[in-house]
Amino acid sequence: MKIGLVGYQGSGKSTLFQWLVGRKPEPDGKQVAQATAPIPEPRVEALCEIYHPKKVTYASLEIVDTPGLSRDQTGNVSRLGYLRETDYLVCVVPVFDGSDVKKEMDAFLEEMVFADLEIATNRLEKVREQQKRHLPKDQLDKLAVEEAILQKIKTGLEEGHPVKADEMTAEEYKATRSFRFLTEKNRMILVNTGDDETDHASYEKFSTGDVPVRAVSVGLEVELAQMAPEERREFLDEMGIPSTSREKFIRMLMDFSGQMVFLTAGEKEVRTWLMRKNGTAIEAAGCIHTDFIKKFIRAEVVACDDLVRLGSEREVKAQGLNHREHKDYVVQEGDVLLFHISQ
Ligand SMILES: Nc1nc2c(ncn2[C@@H]2O[C@H](COP(=O)(O)OP(=O)(O)OP(=O)(O)O)[C@@H](O)[C@H]2O)c(=O)[nH]1
Ligand SMILES: [Mg+2]
Repeated sequence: MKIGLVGYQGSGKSTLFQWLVGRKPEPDGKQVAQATAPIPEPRVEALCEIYHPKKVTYASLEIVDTPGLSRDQTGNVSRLGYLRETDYLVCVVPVFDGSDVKKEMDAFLEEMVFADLEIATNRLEKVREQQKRHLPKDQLDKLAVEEAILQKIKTGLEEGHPVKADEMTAEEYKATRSFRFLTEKNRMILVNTGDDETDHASYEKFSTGDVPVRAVSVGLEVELAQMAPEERREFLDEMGIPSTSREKFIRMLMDFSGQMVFLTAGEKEVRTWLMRKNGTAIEAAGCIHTDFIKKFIRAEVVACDDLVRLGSEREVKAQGLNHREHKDYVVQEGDVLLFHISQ
């Protein structure tokens, strides 16, 4: 799962990157930097007490820092291009410099619409060129579908509407998904406040149905992360300012981007895995190994909380809390799974 950090120059993306992954991006700051942020899972420790595994592995998010957008728009389309391969966007909006949140959010959306419009327009021109050639009918039919959907997307973007995959037919989606439109990506807005901001919650009212808004003083959090816990507590009490832990923020990103954690546990390894919410047992099996999809027989399922509460698999079984499931079982957050596969 790749999370792209995006925003205007100096909005605090690289500071956010540092907070999330624990190191600064490359020195010149202009290039794309990528690093992993392990997803904290407090229940892993309790599982280790049960299994004493040789190895512990945490699922992680890939954090991608991108070059800042220019206010005069020059070069922004290519800067935004770095985000095409990402799955979820965190748009960093600075207010520590006195900017207006709503204005910043609108300006930013406009940049993304503009970048998508350029992609759609360029591709449309190419498609129309190809349509003039003498091509086999099936190819012409395909081009006709692409032309129609691109025209619809272009008109929508010109009116400021984001690209919406769920409004397309399967055929239209297939024809356009490789463009990875930015406005189609799920995203959140991170309002980067000044160090002395005490009312972070008030920014949440800018959230809209599918775009949550959260405020964090990113610069301050980086400093806090370097303090000893006691020192940090004293500082926060004295200043009366709120703080979000890095762990909480990473889990929130996982949640906002539609992902959840499931676990596997044994004496060899206790491990967390990332999968989409409401995904099925066969998808979970595929996360572990693509081979498991073909060879899947069934999954043994135990809720991690039951396992931790009762202290052993034997006790869970004695109480009848384990269950066997087929490939279409909807995995629940925190399930501990064991897959039976054919040889
Ligand atoms: N006061 C304050 N300053 C911040 C905060 N976050 C970042 N800054 C300052 O803003 C400047 C830019 O921060 P960066 O994190 O490098 O911003 P960026 O978005 O990566 O910038 P580009 O990569 O140039 O687009 C630095 O001087 C930071 O010290 C913050 O939360 N509060
Ligand atoms: Mg930067």
